[in-house]
Amino acid sequence: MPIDRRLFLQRFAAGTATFALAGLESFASTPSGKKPNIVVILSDDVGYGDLSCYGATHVHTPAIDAMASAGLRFTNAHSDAATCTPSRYAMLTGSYAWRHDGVQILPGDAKLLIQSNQSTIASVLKSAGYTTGLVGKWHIGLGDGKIDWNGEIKPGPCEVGFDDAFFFAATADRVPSVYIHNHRVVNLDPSDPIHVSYENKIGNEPTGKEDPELLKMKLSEGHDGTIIDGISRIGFMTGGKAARWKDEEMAATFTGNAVEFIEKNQHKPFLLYFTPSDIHVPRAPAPEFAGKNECGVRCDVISQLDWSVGRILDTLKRLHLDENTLVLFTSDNGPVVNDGYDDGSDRKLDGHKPAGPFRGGKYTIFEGGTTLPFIVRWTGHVKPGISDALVSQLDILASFAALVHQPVPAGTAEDSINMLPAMLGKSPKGRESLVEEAQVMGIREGKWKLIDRSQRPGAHPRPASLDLSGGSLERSLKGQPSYPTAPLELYDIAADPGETKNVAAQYPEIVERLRRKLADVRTQ
Ligand code: NG6
Ligand code: CA
Repeated sequence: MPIDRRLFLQRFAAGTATFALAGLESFASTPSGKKPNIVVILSDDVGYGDLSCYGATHVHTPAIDAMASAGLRFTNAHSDAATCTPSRYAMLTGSYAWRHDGVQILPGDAKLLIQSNQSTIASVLKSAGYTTGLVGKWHIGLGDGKIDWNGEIKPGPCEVGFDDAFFFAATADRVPSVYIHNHRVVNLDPSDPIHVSYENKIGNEPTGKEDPELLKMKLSEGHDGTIIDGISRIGFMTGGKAARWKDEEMAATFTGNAVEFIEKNQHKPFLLYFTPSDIHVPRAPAPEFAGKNECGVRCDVISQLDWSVGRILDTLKRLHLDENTLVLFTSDNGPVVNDGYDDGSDRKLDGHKPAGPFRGGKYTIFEGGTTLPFIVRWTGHVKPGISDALVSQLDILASFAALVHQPVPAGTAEDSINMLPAMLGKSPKGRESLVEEAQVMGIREGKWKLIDRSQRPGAHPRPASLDLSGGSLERSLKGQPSYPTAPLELYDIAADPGETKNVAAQYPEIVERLRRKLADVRTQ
């Protein structure tokens, strides 16, 4: 089906086609007549059960809880994927990551995945007159295949819709361990140029593999490249000594930049896309958070994340922007406990359940991989409550476009459905279905979830050799039993959120319908 026709059908099916905005006009402006500011906070690896407003009892998140009490807390909101790069790609572009080849966890020197003809949340809001800012983790690639870290680094966030971007390239555990502002590494001394390699060791600096005695945090898997700030990373780098970050200062650095962006742009409509690195590894909280939680350092960085969110919300309040700003909090993928560093988190969980009632977490096709915290607060506009609507982060683009009455360019964001009524709590109705991706693929429809282990992400996926491991990386989620898996698994998520009983044999016709639907979505 041509992409425009597919788009039309999807938006029409949702009953909220971009042109059918009657009754929604009042959402598009605030009492002062201004377009609302938008703050999207995308945290890293925070699971459904990691926040006290979602039921955590071993760790407390007062700022995020207050946001949830004053806003709408979703119980069935999803990322596109169970890992970062595909999840972030899909959220920003409104296009399922599995439609494209190569949208997988990227090294720090990978090229930009977003094409110049794609829309992003930032480009759409920029067209609507917004000043757009990114602060935090990027991880969707940079450059066109070859990056000169000592020169202009582009294309990147500024080429896909951001007016201002303060970020790092990939993950906190991947080189280069430096911040970038727009097109240049921050604090780079030209006499100490940066070189990066993911293939071979370069330079003479110690590595986790050769010099483990120098590490302040032991590794458990991978992560044996260059040691930066006492922690060995994935990949090797030389140079840029003055530009290297200090892990313990990262939360304050990003949060400070985010606050500054809000202050600077307080008088015009703005989009802040704030993507803190917490609670991704390496978990190295600032001293005021370290050792404060019984459930270990993973909980300490949850507290640190909560502090960052609190600083953003305090800033909005101080500047009298609460009623003029929609704030969305979510996470990029489900939780993981041991993600390659031996930081003690798995021994200290103390009963804390990072994925809440769900099975699996980061890397896995089970619901814990993509069912995530999702909270929308817009004082005076969104009635506080809880929504069970099925929504996807893919839908943010079309929903915000509708909010500000900005058409989405034809042929782009083809999987983004305008869910504004659900996101603002005006309707309990969510999507009819949703595709999920990890190493294999699944589909949600109503209470049903089908996992099809013959389906893999990518426009040209590898021929299917069945992965029946049940998510080998699930081992990192201690305390969760492992169940046998099958080529086709069907779960009733309403009755069995923990995906313990495969009911495929009882409902062959549902299995077949969903299997076909998943296959059809892929060819649309
Ligand atoms: C994995 C890393 C993990 C993390 C992940 C990306 C190892 C053993 N594991 O390859 O630590 O960096 O990639 O996480 O190196 S994500 O949230 O950005 O997807
Ligand atoms: Ca992540």
